[in-house]
Formats: sequence, C-alpha cells, structure tokens
Amino acid sequence: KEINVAILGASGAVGTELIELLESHHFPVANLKLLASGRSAGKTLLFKGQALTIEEVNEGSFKGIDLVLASAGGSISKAWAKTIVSSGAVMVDNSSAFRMDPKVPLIVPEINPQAAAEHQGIIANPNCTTIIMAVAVYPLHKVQPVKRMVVATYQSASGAGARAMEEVKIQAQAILNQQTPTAEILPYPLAFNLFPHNSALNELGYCEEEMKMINETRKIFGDSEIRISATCVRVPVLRAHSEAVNLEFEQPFPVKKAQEILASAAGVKVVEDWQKNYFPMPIEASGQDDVLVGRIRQDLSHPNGLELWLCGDQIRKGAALNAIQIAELLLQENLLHPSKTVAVSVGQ
Ligand code: 2RA
Repeated sequence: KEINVAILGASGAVGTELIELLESHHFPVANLKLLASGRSAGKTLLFKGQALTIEEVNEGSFKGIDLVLASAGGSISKAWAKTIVSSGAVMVDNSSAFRMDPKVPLIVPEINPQAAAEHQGIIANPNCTTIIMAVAVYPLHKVQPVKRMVVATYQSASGAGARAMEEVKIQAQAILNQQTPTAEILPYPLAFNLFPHNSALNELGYCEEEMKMINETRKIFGDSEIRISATCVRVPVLRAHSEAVNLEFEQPFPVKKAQEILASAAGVKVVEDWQKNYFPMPIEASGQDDVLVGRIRQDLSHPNGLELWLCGDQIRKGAALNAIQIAELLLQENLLHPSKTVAVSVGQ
C-alpha cells in the first residue's frame, strides 16, 4: 500500500538525503510533499525524475499525509507537532525536540525496534553521534553489559549543516591563499583547526551534544545505570563523524570475541588491516550505510576495558538513513498510526 509522505525541512543536507533514500530504497510513496519554513520555499528538488517544488509549511500542509519526516530543527518540529499528529500523520522527527519525552520512542532500528510500537504519533531519531556510537557498542553490550563508556568525538562540519560544509572549504581556500579565514556559519575557523562542540554548556561544563550522548544512549539501551562521559569536538572533515570509544565491562571482554561479534553485527563493518595500519577513515565512511569500526583492542589501563575507533556518515546513518529505517519499520509493523488515540499531549 503506497502512502503519502511529507518532508519538513526538505532543502537541508538531511532533507535532500531523505529524498534520495526514499527513492533508492523504493519506499512506497504515493505522493511526496516537500515542506520548509520561509527561505527555502519555491526551490525545486528532483524525486523519481520529477521536479517537486518546496512549499511553505502551513496549517493545511499535513492533510491527507500518512508520514512526516521532519528535519528542520527543534523549534520547527515543536511548532508543527500538534498539527501533524492531529492531522492523523505519524512524525519521525530528526530534531532533539522530543527525544527525551517519555511518550516518544527514541529508535535505532538495529537496537530497539520494539519500542516503536509504543508511539503516540511521534518517533524521535537520535542525535548522529549517539546513533553512530550505539550501533557499534550495542552488539557488545548485549553479550556483556557495558558498565561505563568514555567517548571522544571528531565531528564533521555536516553536523552544522550544508552551509557549514561550504564554509570550511572557503576557509581552507583562504588559508591556502595566505588570507585570514572568516567564520559566519561556524563559530570559529574550522579549516586546519578544531574546536570543542559549541552547543550550550551546562553548569557542570558539559555541552548539549555531550549530554545528548549520555541521556539518549541510556534511553535507547533501556539502561539508566550505564555510566557515560563524552567530549565532543568539531573537526575539519566534511560529512562523517569519527569517535574514539573506551568501554568498561564487569569482566574482561576478549578482543577476538569483540571482533567476531562486530563482524556479524547489523549496520556495522569491521575495517582493520593491522599490517597496513589501515582502519576506518571518515572519507571512506562517507556515503556508506554502515558504521565502520576498527582498532578493536584491549584497554591497557584496565583488564575489563576495550577500545574502539569508529567512523559513520553523519548525514546518512547519523540522520536520514536511520529515519528511513524507522519509517520502514513502521510500515512493516503496521504502525503508521498512533498506538492509542492521542490527546495530542505529546511534546508539551
Ligand atoms: C552536530 N549532532 O554534529 C549535531 C547536530 N547534527 O553538530
């Protein structure tokens, strides 16, 4: 049965990837509506060879729509959630607006697909750094629960949007031309530089990006006890995030066992050639569905510790692909309707 789909935030880096994935996954789309707020309305994008015009989102935009894929930022998702759900559509939201709402499942299909059945009209897509890390860590966690994890991220410019990807190239050009790079979209010059993620800091000195990794991982794993610390950094890479992950278990976790588990884990590809010192790189993760994992090795500082190095495409598995996989899950489980009549209380 084909369904009517709307993409809210169609012109962004994730929005355009959603369109490409709907096509390449042969998602059963009867009609596709492209929506955006303000400045993007009027642009046209191709879907199945047909030019579709982006419309300005309004009260009537969601009439007759079955599925809304939202990736226009938290304030837009919050502003339109009630209209979307009361129009009878299900919203897969890529923003952080509802991720920690107890009424909203936070889904990585390889990890907690069953949680999708509880939705009341909204399903949240986790933050890219969380998805990329969780896909690689969960297969190990299932075999032996992770007691503590410490993550350092090396995040691509794409996480700050398509315009940030353009800006870092312009900054690099300036430097190569012996000029001073400017930063309008990015908070600071990123070319030949890096800086701690510039999301808001809390009173403990952690930024929102780091707190997302801590809180979202616990919700996805269904484990409020797991101890997590994170340091998130923006690096001069275009569209794939990299992460150094240290895991501590109750007992030693043999490296060979970890390698075998990850070699057969869904959504993961082990990339390790120890003789050539060849391991995951963001330029090779870009455009791929799988999270690349390598440098799987014993933590020399702790008998029950394990070290991983991973790279994943921030726009794809980090956002658009995971959202499409959630949509495919909803279709196959016949969940494209709220699990109970929604008093539209979600997200208040
Ligand atoms: C970032 N994860 O990379 C955030 C938003 N996509 O900045």
